[in-house]
Amino acid sequence: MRQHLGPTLPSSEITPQRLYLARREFLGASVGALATAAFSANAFAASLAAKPGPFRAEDKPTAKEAVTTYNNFYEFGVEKDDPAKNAGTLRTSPWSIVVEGACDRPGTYALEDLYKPAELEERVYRHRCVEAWSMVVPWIGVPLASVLQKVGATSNAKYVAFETLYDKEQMPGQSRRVLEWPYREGLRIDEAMHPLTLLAVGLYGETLPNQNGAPVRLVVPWKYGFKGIKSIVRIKLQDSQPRTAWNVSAPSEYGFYSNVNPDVDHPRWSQKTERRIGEFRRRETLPFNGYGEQVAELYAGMDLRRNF
Ligand SMILES: Nc1nc2c(c(=O)[nH]1)N[C@H]1C(S)=C(S)[C@@H](COP(=O)(O)O)O[C@H]1N2
Ligand SMILES: [Mo]
Repeated sequence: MRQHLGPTLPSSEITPQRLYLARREFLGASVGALATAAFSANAFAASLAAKPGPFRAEDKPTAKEAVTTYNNFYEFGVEKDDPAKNAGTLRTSPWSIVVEGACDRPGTYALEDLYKPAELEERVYRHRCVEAWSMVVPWIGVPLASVLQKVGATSNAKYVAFETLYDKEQMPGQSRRVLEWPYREGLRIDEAMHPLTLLAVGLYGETLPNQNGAPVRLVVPWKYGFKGIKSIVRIKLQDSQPRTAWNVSAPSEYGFYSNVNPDVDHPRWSQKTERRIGEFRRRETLPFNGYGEQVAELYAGMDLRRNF
């Protein structure tokens, strides 16, 4: 079984992910309806208006039911269905984000003050987890670049570091040391400023469900999904490469760059193909998840086998 957590996770805590998926997909709609009822405690999502933005993948979006019930969010458990069942304890409003480091306007910002509703765009992105499954998600969000401009990132900002909320009451999974908490991620400044990089606040025309990273999460579509840090409370502009939760916990498996690269296998499985959730035949994985035309130049001259 492909799962981020390798031998460090006691086998008793691993459920058969394949069985889970097979069950859902073979039984189809009736299971979907039941699941929706069971997860209704999390159905707080309110509709969200957004203009269609650029970068709309032609692939058919994955069913919303799958996008919102098949998640990785270890703060709520390590199984794919745990976040949808357990993330109701997260309080997403009010929500503030500390912005600090190399910027002209550091401070604690209410989320609503970081963008104007009119800036929201809908973008349909391919989403590829390092576990070799993928989805297509209609996100709603604002380019991270516009937020970084708003806070006045300076020329000393070579990297951007992000942190998730750290609160064991709201995020009970943080009582288990499966990862170093809070979850951390980072981008190089040119990756952060790239027009594809999105701070998402919604999906499928609604505010983000908690399990998908409410109220605000990162989406970097040419990288493996774990770069997409959820429920962000801190953004720091800095001159050194940030530490990242997965790199700290398993450095040989998860690098800082984490670009989707079919030529560099994960040490425990191949990255050449992927299973699109809702499909049976595996697809070939594309370099940079199909976004090479837009982003390959960011890595010109870099050895992407060494910088995986
Ligand atoms: N805070 C936090 N962010 C996280 C994770 C997590 O465990 N905690 N999991 C990551 C992983 S491994 C993936 S694949 C994506 C999954 O996003 P999705 O559930 O919206 O598909 O979230 C990423 N962001
Ligand atoms: Mo992932």
